[in-house]
Amino acid sequence: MRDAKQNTPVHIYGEKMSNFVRTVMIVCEYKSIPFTYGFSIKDKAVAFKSEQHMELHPYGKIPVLLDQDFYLAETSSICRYLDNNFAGPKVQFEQAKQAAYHDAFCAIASTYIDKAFIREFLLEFAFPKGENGTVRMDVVKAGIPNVHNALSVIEKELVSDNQVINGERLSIADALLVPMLHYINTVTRDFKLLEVHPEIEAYLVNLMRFDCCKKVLL
Ligand SMILES: N[C@@H](CCC(=O)N[C@@H](CS)C(=O)NCC(=O)O)C(=O)O
Repeated sequence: MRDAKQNTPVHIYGEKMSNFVRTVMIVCEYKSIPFTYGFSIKDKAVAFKSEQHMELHPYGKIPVLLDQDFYLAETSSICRYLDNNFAGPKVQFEQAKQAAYHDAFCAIASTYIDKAFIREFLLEFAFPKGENGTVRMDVVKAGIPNVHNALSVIEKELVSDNQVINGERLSIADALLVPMLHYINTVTRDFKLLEVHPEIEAYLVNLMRFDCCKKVLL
């Protein structure tokens, strides 16, 4: 197990606006792993979707982790790698079934929940595709039922016996959810989406008590 403080920083290829880049930053902050980030590799600019980026991630996604000469794509895998190789508080679970369940919920968060919150809803605000750069309200409205459904999925997880989110320690699943929920609660605050999900509001408040979340998200 490496002591983070004695190591050169890991590098997160990507930009801070990305919810997935934020997840990796939160895990680094939580475990006190020094990191740098940006669209560069070994101090040389590497453009998003360039040939070099496509070699790091076959679908040209961010983040990609660089730890000295080791490269790794995919957020949950990156977080597991950091947890398994660096000292600091654990973001995974010991018990086999809980660990497996946590992995499954991470996959659910980074595919279906991300799709409902970010790809098919929030991105329309970040990169409006309407006439003259306006937000397409029909796209936004069409996305709202899926946002509520994803919030219900998280709600169900909060009250389940699996205990992989909202514990005393931060889990990878928490670190995946908090940047998305923070965006829902800030960028689209006017839609009052969380008001009908008070358990999620309380969950977000709880997550935002962690210094690592404050540092990355505020
Ligand atoms: N499965 C990937 C998804 C990463 C992802 O979708 N990242 C977004 C930024 S938040 C991205 O790279 N978008 C650019 C694109 O899809 O072209 C992971 O878990 O890391």
